[in-house]
Amino acid sequence: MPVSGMPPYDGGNIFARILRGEIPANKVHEDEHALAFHDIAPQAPVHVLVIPKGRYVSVADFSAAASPEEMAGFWRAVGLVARQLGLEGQGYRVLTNMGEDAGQEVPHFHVHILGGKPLGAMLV
Ligand code: IU
Repeated sequence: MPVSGMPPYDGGNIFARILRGEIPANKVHEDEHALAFHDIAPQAPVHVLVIPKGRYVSVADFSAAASPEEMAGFWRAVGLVARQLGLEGQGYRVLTNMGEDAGQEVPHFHVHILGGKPLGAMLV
């Protein structure tokens, strides 16, 4: 359930459809709690999205409503995927967009893993 003030979860969003197998994705990892796949419009040599399997609109929703097991499983998957992609040595960036000001496009919580080149110090 979304926390109060959050938009309700829309089960028709594109990542929900990927989770249900209705739309293909270039998957790099899947387990009980998370799915990771290559971003369709990469912004860096490596650009992977990691999404929880639960129905969470954004990081606000996830951080407020996910169980400790879901949170642990999700963040473990983030680290595992970065390691599997060979990013640990040179480093990488993890970010998430929440809501309008951040330009969140897909209303299913996701983090971006970006790497494969020096990314610079600027965050915005
Ligand atoms: P955002 O944080 O919600 O702005 O990021 C959404 C990302 O989802 C963005 O980088 C898109 O390129 C990406 N994406 C995708 O990988 N596959 C899709 O079918 C769609 C968006 I729509």
